[in-house]
Parts: sequence; structure tokens; C-alpha cells
Amino acid sequence: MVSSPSPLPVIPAEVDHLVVGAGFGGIGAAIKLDEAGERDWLVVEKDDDVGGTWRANTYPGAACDVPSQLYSFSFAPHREWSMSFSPQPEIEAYIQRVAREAGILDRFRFGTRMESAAWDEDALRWRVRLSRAGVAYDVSARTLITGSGGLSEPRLPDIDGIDSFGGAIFHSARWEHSVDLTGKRVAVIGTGASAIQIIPELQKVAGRLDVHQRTAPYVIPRNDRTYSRLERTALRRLPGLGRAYRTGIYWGRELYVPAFAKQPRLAWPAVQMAKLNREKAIKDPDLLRKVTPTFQLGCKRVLISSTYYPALASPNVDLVTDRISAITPTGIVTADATGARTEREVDVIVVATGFQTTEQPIADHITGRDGVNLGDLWRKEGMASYKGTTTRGFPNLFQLVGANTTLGHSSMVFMIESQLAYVVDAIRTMRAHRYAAVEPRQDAQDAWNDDLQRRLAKSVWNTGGCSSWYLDAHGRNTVVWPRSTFAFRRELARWDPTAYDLVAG
Ligand code: N01
Repeated sequence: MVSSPSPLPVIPAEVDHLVVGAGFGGIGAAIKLDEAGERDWLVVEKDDDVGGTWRANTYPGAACDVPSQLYSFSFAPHREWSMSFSPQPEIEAYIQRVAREAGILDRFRFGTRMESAAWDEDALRWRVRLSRAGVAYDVSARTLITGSGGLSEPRLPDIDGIDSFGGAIFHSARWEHSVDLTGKRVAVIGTGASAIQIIPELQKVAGRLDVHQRTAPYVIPRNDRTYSRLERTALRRLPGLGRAYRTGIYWGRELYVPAFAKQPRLAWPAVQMAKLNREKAIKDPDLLRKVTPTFQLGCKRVLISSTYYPALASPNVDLVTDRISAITPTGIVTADATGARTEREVDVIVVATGFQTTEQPIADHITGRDGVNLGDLWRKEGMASYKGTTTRGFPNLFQLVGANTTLGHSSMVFMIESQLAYVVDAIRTMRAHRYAAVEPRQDAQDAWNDDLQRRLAKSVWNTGGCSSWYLDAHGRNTVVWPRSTFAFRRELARWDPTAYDLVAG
């Protein structure tokens, strides 16, 4: 007898809370909603499993550049990291374990995409259109919680002829593992956080590796190490030790904030570390000049690697700093300062050019009060929310990793947990006081953003002499949180109804 495939789990027509995305944000939201007694929720995820960015980024060398001890939920600490900076497979496995052990996966729908969400002013609910396996589903939800991540949609470079390339070409976050790179001529475009993890791995296998650098980043040593058996046993058996370790690392990272936000001179030790890191590995003066940054440390994300510069100095690697002018069916064409063009033939191109950050793609799918589309609004005025979580004109919408919540120095998991406390407190208060709709007041949102922009105006992210993915098309920094992470936690510790318009239900 031929068994028929098991039916896909039902998608209900109505839920209290619809959560989009099953990464750290979506899973944390599901767990915290359950803990608060809010059990009527659904998480939809376009991929086939949990993990979010830590499922999508499987490139060689993918690892966390925040110390492992800081990279787990405080309510589900991981005691089994193998290294001081955890590799991607361990983080993905951790996320899967947390979701499994929390017993929440029955309300996750995988392979399900949120196509659109529109606020229904009469019903005071979100009308959400989902799609799964080519079938559309309509769901109505009291609140919409987005956990789709700030770094989920690849940003592909607009290079002439890119579609004509005849070899394999793929983005770092969409790695094609079926492509064998052994002995091949490979080009990597970009020298950001992803590229500097990829390049040392490719250097080991590629016949020739061209690294196309537009801006030289600061790279400080990684000092990664495998935990000894004794350390692993101690961390597993003594939860207090893990907590103390985590606390120590946390405060160490916070020391970066004054240097980034107020006084760049305080970053002098890190500048020296980056210099020594370069000079230790690179002896060729011309190469050393090319990899020396020309902006202030911190303006772009500070990268960490002890293997990147040695890889660049290897005989099979060329650092190409002439601008890319085109891609042909056979390779990459660069133009030097005089305009002279050179084509470098390659078999494979790895596009490590980052993500769409200042225009979060999910915003285009969300339409709030008066038919205003969030994507259109943010393109016109720049991304802006209240406390990085709620937005005027979009009642009952809660966004995790929203405007100005990204960090240059510490763990995003900490920020997500701070937001979750705020969201769950809002939902609890809504239920207790029978508020059907809550929406931040315009003056509260403006005051929040004016304060942020005032602080950012003095920060290295805005004044450090670089262009970065923190700044939008208007030159406004709508991505970075410019204060300490504990200030963020304090600001979001309790939901603040006085900053909101409240509609009784
Ligand atoms: O992307 P990026 P990423 N032609 O935007 C270059 C997180 N992350 O994927 O500097 C040529 O940083 C661009 O050049 P320039 C982390 O938050 C975390 O590397 O703009 N080059 C740059 O070098 C990180 O910040 C981990 O001049 C072009 C690079 O591409 C974020 O992800 C690990 C170009 C893009 O760098 C993004 O990192 C990895 C063009 N047309 C990533 N366009 C953790 O461990 C762009 N570039 C937690």
C-alpha cells in the first residue's frame, strides 16, 4: 500500500498573536508568550526549520563574533559550547534544542510566508495573508509580532553584467554547497564580517583567490580557543561559573560604548590591536598599506579574526583594490585610477556584500492605519519607531530588532530579550485593561528618535569618516543603538501606556 503524505498542519483563521520568523526573536516570543499565559499564538516561518539567520548562513567559517557565553538566552543558558566563539552549527543546534525543549513547536508553521498584513480599523485586528506550498491562507490576529531579523535579505551589488556571469555566483548567506571550490579560481566581493570568515577557509582550497576590497576594515585578533574538557565540565556542572563568565564578558563588551558613542580616543587600545594584527601577518608594505583602514575604528563594525591577514598574505591570494566596473561571462573587470580596465577570469564569485538593513524588507508587506504602507513610509522618512519596537500608525504591531536596536559591540540576543519583556508586558496590560488597540503617540515617538539622533550625531558611527550599512539614503543612522545595552533594558523593562493612544475593546 502506498502511504499518502501526512497532511500539513492546520493554519487557524484566527489567533491572538501572529509571530513572523523562527530565529532567536520568534522563538523567544513564543516562549515568553506561553510563560505569560498567552497560549493562542502562531509562528510562521518561510524556511523549513527554526534558526533564522543562524540557519541561513552556512558559509565555510561561519561563526559568531560575539563570545559564546553571551550568545544564548539568559533563561536557557547553553553550557555546552565547544569554543570561546561558537561555530554556526552549534548555534543552530542550540536554537533547535531550546525550541524543542520548550514544547512550542506544535504552533510553528514552516514553509509559510507572510505575504501581507493590513490593519483592520473596524475590527481592530491585523488581517494577514499567508502562503504555504502555493496555497493562500487568511489569518486575523490581535497583535502582529515580527521577528524576521535585521540581516535576512541579501543585498546584491548593482554591478554591470552581473547576470551574465557563466560560472557559479552566490551570496554568502545563500551558500551553494554543491559547488566544489577545490583548485578553482574564486573571487570574493566584499571584506565585511562575513567575508573575513569565508576568506581564510577558501584560501585553503582555492587554486587562486581574488579578494575584492572596497574599504579596508579594522580587524582585531579573535583569540578563539577550544574549551578544555575541564572547562566544559566545570561550565556544565557549575551554573554559577557560567553566569559569572557571562557577566564578566558582558561588562567587558560594554566598555566599548563610551569609545563608540562619545570619545573615539578611548578606542586607542583596539586601534593598536588591529595594527599589530595586520603587521604580524603582512610583511609586504604595499599590501599592508592597502589593508590599513582610513577611518576611525568603530565607524564600521569592528571585525575579529586571527586568520584573515595570514590568508591575505598567502601566495594564492590577491587583494584587488581597483574598483569593479563590470562582470563578464568569464570574470570580473576592474578599472584603476587612470580608467585602465583589467579582466580577472574566475570560475566562482562569492558575493559577500551584506544585507538590506536600513530598508527592512518585511516593512513593504505591512500596511497600517489609513492604508499607509510601512515600507513606503520608511523610504520617505527613514526608519523610525518608538523604543525600536512599536510604530505610530501601526497599532498592535511589535517589531523585534526594529529601528536603532542593532549593536556594534555586544549580543543581539540581549537586545531581543529586552524587547520581549516590553512586548509581553504590553500584551499583559492590554488584556488586564481590555485595550483592543495600542499605538505609540507621535510626540513620544518623535522625542525618542530626537534623543537617539542627538546622541548619534556625536558618535563614531556618524562622524568616523566611513560609509556603512548603519546609514540610510538620507545619511540618517536608523540602525545602531547608541547607548549601553543596560540602558536599553531599563528603557524597555516595563511597557509605558502613557506614551500610547489606547483604544478600549
Ligand atoms: O556585510 P557587510 P557582511 N562592490 O555589509 C562590500 C553580521 N554578521 O555580510 O565597506 C564591492 O558588513 C562592502 O564594502 P564597503 C554583522 O552584524 C555577524 O559581511 O561598503 N564591494 C563590505 O566590505 C555584520 O556587520 C556575524 O566599502 C562591495 C562588504 O561588501 C553583518 O552581518 C558574522 C559592494 C559588505 O559587508 C553584515 O556583514 C557575519 C560593491 N558593489 C556577519 N557592495 C557574527 O558573527 C558592498 N561591498 C555575529
